[in-house]
Amino acid sequence: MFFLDEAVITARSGNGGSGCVSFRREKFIPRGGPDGGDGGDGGNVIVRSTRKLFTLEDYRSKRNLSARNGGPGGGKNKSGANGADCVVETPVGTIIEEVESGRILADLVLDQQEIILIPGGKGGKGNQHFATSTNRAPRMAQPGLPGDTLKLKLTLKLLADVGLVGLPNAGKSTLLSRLTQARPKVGSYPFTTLVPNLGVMTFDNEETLVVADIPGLVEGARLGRGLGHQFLRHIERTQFLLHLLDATDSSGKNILDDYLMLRKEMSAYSTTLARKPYFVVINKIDLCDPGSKDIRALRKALDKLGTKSICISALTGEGIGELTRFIFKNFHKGQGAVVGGHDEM
Ligand SMILES: Nc1nc2c(ncn2[C@@H]2O[C@H](COP(=O)(O)OP(=O)(O)OP(=O)(O)O)[C@@H](O)[C@H]2O)c(=O)[nH]1
Ligand SMILES: [Mg+2]
Repeated sequence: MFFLDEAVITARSGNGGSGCVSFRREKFIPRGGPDGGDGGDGGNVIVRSTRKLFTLEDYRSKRNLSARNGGPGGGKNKSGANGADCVVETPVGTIIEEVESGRILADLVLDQQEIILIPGGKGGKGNQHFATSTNRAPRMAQPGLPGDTLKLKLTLKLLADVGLVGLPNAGKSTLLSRLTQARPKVGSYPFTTLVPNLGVMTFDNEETLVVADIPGLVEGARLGRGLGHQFLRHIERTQFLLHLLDATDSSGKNILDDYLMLRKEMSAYSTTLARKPYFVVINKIDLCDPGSKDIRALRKALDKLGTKSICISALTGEGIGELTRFIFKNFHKGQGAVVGGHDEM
């Protein structure tokens, strides 16, 4: 199961430049022949796939793209400049569809693969091309052909590397916005997140991981309660999970009980999920003392279960550096993660 990342953009190719009507003017040659140059071609809209991008995030703000128009031809047989192409860079794996016709224009599977999506308009011919034996001084030239505008839908199937799970309001979306450039909605009430959010985490500007924040899970999630269950299958393909606990949880129940309850829900949902490496992130540590009796007892209990835990504040950023290092240290793309415990329940 993949996450679908989507964006709709409008792209325009450039108009061709017009051909020029011009005649040679030189000293002692009273009536020179035609020397109007051709218009330049309009720029194409090109899509290029790259391994440097991981999501279509850029195209949520950049919705209108256009190539440049070709320049007009000039005298002395000077051709107009071709308009610059507009290059739409997308992650490898992006499919591009024309919205109106539903036609697939590109399905990019390789790094640096390029396809012309919308060709630019051809430049018009200058009057030099229109001289004939009967008309040596043509006063006509071609206009350039217009470019084209298309609405394009970009779709990317995305595999997340890291999944964030936890009760509603645990701070998953806040943590995602700390770890990545993503800016999901954060709210002080449960079920703020209705559909998954994705972000890309970078470490030392080199290694990257895609992080998925899914809606909060509740008791009975495997039976369809709450929202999270629809998304459990999305995170079945992640490499590992971060299980967020709210250190201040005052819902009356013990934080550890709630944690075990969610582990059970996930195990009951699928063994793949139960076996997935994970570790526990104790969040909102800014609101309590990490050295307090309760937190120490919680961590000790987790230790006993063979589960690593780390204390952070997604809000203030405390512990985020350590968490990031921990994630990258324990995770090597393609090799899977080697963290967390597999508590069989
Ligand atoms: N003090 C404090 N508040 C936090 C921290 N992390 C999150 N919050 C707050 O907790 C509330 C819930 O945060 P969200 O990030 O929306 O929680 P969520 O887990 O994504 O919630 P759902 O989408 O409903 O499942 C918000 O009011 C956040 O500002 C933290 O580290 N410290
Ligand atoms: Mg959320």
